[in-house]
Amino acid sequence: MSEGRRDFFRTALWSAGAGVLAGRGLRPQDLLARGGRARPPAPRGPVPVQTPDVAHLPYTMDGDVKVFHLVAEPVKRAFLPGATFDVWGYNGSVPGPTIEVTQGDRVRLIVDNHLPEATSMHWHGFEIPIDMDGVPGVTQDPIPPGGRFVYEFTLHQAGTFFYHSHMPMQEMMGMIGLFIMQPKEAPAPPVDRDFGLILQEWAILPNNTIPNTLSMEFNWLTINGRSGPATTPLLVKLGERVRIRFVNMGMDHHPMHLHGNTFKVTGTEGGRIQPSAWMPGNTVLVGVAQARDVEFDAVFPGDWMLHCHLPHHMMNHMASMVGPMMSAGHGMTTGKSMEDGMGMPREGAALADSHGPSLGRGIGLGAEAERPVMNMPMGAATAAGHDMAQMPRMTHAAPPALVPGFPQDMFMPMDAMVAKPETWGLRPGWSGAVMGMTTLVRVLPPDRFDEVMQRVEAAKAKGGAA
Ligand SMILES: [Cu+2]
Repeated sequence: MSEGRRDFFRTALWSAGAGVLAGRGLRPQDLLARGGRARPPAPRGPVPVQTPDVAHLPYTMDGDVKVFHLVAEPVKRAFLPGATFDVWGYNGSVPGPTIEVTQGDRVRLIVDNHLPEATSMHWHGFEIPIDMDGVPGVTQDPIPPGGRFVYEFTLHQAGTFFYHSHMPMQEMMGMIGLFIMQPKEAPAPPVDRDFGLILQEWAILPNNTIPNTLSMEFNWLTINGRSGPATTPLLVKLGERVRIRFVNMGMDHHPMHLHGNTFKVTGTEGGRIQPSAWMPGNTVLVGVAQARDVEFDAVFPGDWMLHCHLPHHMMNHMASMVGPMMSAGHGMTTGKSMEDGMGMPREGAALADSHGPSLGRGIGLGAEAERPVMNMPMGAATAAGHDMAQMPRMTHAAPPALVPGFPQDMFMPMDAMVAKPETWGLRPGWSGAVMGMTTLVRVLPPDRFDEVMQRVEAAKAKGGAA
């Protein structure tokens, strides 16, 4: 970040948070110098992890043992309003419910299999006895449909862990959940907010609800089982210290990028990194089967994008919604292979007749029936008060269909469809840019933070979504 830009944000911070900060005689520069906190940290236990859109798994006590009950089962999950898919998970959730325990706990995990095929549960990275490792065949018999296996062990580690089926295709059906092992005392500096996010990817063709787990191409990307803009924003009060834990289960690595803030990578799937080895950055590559913890002081107010930076992972559907569409013919035909469906020609010339209209983007035979489609609400012809032909260097002003490459992107806000208390006060149109593996980190001045939290609590009291 340039000094000029940093100064701008300091100024913005000052304006937005002036009341509270001034009341403590603090300037934003002071906050930055002190690591973002208005008070010196006091020793305390860690704050609970928040996993937006995913509930915690409750437990009962049997003596000194925490007893959890996981049910592997088919789940219907709405990645977006109107896009509900048939996936597999635990206790009605994809990803499965979050398990949060304390280092040193003894846990019993009762796993019931309500799937029509065998499964098993692997505790990823746990240093536990081999007969608890959950690999079917190698360490235990598979859990048959209708069967149960009881795992029990003592946890001596701390950090960001997860559980998952050890059947690979079941992993791609969604069968994973977070398993947070908290240390007894929060490591310094303690965080005020701690978030856990599971990254997943899916191949689900149009008019299908079932993931194609054999596919090597993916068109739905989720954070905690939701695609942007249905992902619930992470709410942070200005000046708080924040940890975000990422876990990736899929076939691709995800470079997770946070706008406007520099974080430090403070942990991996192996636990906490010693502070001298913390890596600064704004993008952290979360490899398959890895966990990455990042921490930062939230001293810049704003609704900051947090997203995978693979361009195809910042979209939904990925089913040739843009590109010249067929005004006649059939568009994408069903019953074709995944490669066909994803628009990947395998034989002959890309524009060969034999590909016909089956690729969604009509090419070859039938392409003369194409017409360009409007891809944004502010097309060249309709932008009020602007005449592209009069703009410098806009020699291609009309018709847009003749511009090589047009159209590329759509901008389709759906604010009202995905509105919830956590989205209150976002700029109108925000949802047009939040797609796929994307969410928002909302760093809110105290008065606005309190306003949003009141709405969240009110919705909870009414039994609404949270
Ligand atoms: Cu990605």
